[in-house]
Amino acid sequence: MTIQTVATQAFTGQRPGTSGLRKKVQVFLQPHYLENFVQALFDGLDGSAGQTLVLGGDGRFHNRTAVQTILRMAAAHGFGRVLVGRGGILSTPAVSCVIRKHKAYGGIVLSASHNPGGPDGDFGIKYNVANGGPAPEKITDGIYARSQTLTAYRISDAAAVDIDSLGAQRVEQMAVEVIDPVADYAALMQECFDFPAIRRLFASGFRLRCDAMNAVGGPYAKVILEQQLGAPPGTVVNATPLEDFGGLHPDPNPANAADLIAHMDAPDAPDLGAATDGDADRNMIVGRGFPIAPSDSLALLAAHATVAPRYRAGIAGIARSMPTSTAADRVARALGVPCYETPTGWKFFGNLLDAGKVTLCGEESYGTGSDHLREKDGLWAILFWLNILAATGESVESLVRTHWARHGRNYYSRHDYEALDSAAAEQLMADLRARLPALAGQQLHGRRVTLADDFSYTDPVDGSLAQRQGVRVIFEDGARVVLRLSGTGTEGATLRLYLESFESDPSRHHLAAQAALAPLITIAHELARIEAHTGRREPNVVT
Ligand code: VG1
Ligand code: CO
Repeated sequence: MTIQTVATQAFTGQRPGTSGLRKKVQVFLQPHYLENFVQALFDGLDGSAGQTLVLGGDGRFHNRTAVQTILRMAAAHGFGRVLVGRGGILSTPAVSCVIRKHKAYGGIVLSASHNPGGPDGDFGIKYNVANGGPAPEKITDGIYARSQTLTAYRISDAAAVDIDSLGAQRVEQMAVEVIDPVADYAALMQECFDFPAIRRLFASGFRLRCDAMNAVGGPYAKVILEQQLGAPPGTVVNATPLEDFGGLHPDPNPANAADLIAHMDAPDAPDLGAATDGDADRNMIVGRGFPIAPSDSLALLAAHATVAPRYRAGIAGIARSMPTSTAADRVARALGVPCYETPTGWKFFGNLLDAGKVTLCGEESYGTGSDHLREKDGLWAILFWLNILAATGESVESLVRTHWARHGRNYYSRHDYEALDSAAAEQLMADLRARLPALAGQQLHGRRVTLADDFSYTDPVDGSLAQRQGVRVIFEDGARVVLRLSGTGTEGATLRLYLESFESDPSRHHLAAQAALAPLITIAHELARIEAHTGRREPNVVT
């Protein structure tokens, strides 16, 4: 075994986006592509010699090969130990959990999350720091800068490690420990929630359908729901992680998890439906014939948090990403705790969580989490709902309707325009930004604009500034129109249009979201001139 120095050339475009570096698999398969990025990452780490690294991924195509490459590079870099999930498997929340529990220096997650997998799909890599959370922008900016000047990387020529057997091995001087990917995470869930109460719920005949979408959530859900909580076998479906997710698009929303929605619409529907995404950090919650908007889910969890043992003493505050609806703000106000508004992406929640300013966080994109770790956490959200259902004895729908009656309903939807020409999408945003200064005070279809800006965020803990995080137009009645370009897509550009309007009157809480939001949709199209810029009249995906 020796350590080799391999000459390489920089690749353009190795800039991490909202959540790591995501590219088509074919891009990652180019010689040196992954190695360059990993070397650029390692070069920026101070004091990592002899330390512990956590490594795992969502099991998609190229996962196993990438694990072997990274093990040999970690040995060349001088890490003391790598904890790798058996089979190369670790969900994103599990990586966060393992980093924290074992006081690791950091961790690498191999995942393109909700993006499709397989040889023609996407691959991704993200780095998490010692608090278990996604690397902040100063680190990802540094990786990108280094990637642009790289001329060589270092790698051991050691043989492949057996990642399918638990236990200790060695690569050069470095220890490799293959760990059970589920155990630490499952132990943490037991601390968070009232397992006996959830066990009684299942024993009483409560039915759950949990769809892991052939992705990494499956092994976690099987152990925790079926083995530890006594849910009947078969409660978790699509439970084996497949390299191509069985052709599913592992993005748990009503469009991509159509099979779950069909089951929840059937006359004999289970009491609760749930789904997780590629790397198991997202969740969708569905009642009988009743999908829950993620923004509402966050608000409801916050309102009922004290039923869960971990949150019994109450929550310190809530944080939500800017495009997420303001439903959580209303709960925060009712509870007398602060609510923070951050840019899109979980990396912006880390400082608030570390400082104890917030307990719960959420995003409109089917992501919820808390201070139990530093990522969003799909199964945690499902267990939280189960805990609330067990404690209240109510149905999903009645819980949500009661919530709306008390706090009002924030009608909400996101419209995605995918695979747009990048230049056209940039131009749309540029034109829109240019119009912002003149908008405040204007009446648009009878609604008065109170604020129109491009969201910028100063982190209250370290003062770092994130600019141009999305255009928001806010109206006097609380309605909002938000537009931004995705930072996780791998084909052209994706425009996301977020729509929200508030309704306090319970007699008007039964409308379909698209109908309730129709006037705002008209305003948004006129404002952004979406069709003129993109040629698209309709979005590809509506959630
Ligand atoms: C999307 C979501 C964002 C989420 C991110 C990563 O980003 O909008 O809320 O944090 O995906 O989620 P963007 O830039 O495409 O809008 V995951 O589960 O794919 O890591
Ligand atoms: Co994800």
